Amino acid sequence: MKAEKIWMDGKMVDWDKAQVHVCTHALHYGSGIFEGIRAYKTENGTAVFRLKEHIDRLFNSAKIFKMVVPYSKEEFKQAIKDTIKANKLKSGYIRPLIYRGFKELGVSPFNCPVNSAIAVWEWGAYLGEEALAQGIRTKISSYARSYINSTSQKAKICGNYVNSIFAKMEAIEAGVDEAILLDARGFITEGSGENLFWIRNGVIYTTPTTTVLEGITRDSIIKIANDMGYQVQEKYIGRDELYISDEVFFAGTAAEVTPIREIDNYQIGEGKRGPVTENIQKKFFNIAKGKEDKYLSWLDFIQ
Ligand code: PPE
Repeated sequence: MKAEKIWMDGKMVDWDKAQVHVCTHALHYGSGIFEGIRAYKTENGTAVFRLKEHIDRLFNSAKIFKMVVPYSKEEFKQAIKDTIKANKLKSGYIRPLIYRGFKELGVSPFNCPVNSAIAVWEWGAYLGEEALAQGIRTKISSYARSYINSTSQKAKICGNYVNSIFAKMEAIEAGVDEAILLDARGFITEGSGENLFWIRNGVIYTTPTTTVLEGITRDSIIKIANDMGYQVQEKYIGRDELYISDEVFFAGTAAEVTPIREIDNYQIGEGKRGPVTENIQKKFFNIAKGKEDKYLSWLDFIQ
């Protein structure tokens, strides 16, 4: 993972020089917020997928976490585009980060400055190219998703990912690709970094956003699926309903649309990417790559 330049507090800095002090508040306490955005190569150049929605969520995260961002949304969007250009990125991943920097340590963040950075790099399939076609193996995590009143799932807070890291480490050490977390009540929530969808008798289901991140890919898939004539419903379920679903898949910026072929050693459906997942996945990539006129408003082209 490497590119040329990183945008730091308004300046383009060499990748290797984009450093912070070890007493940075966020490094000790997770007091940052971030976004994950993808840019795709299209016939009309590089396009950022749903930039507006990502910037809106970034600023909502900042509001929830009581950080005053020293830039407007427009300035931040422009900084992202400038970083893509400075790195001549054709397609890949964009990681904006707003964090409490260094002034003093102690849990209260209020005296620490609000710093910002934007990194971009080439990032292919999150769980491997084969995962997109064949599906992945997962397990239900023994770690519960953070309780709704422990932190905020609406905000994409760095510290929230400690919960995800525990689940991911457990999954990897168990020999599978990804974890699915339950909430404290035992209802299905999401993966360590992806929302979850499942399909039964032709109906597509997903978790309500109360207990999960309000995913932008999730929102895109609901819209795409509705436009394709599928019925989409939000529902809280237990793990057993996933075991007997016809198809299950993850959705996220990094993971895109990744089929799940196994959960806790139960084969899901035919044990490979199912037909509904394949239809939606195909449509999703066509839209992201600018091949669907109807959804061009979701793309911000880099001039
Ligand atoms: N849930 C969680 C917990 C999550 O982290 C993500 C994104 C999603 C759902 C899907 O949201 P969206 O990207 O808006 O569709 N996870 C980001 C970080 C992954 C990482 O490994 O880092 C991402 O996909 O960019």
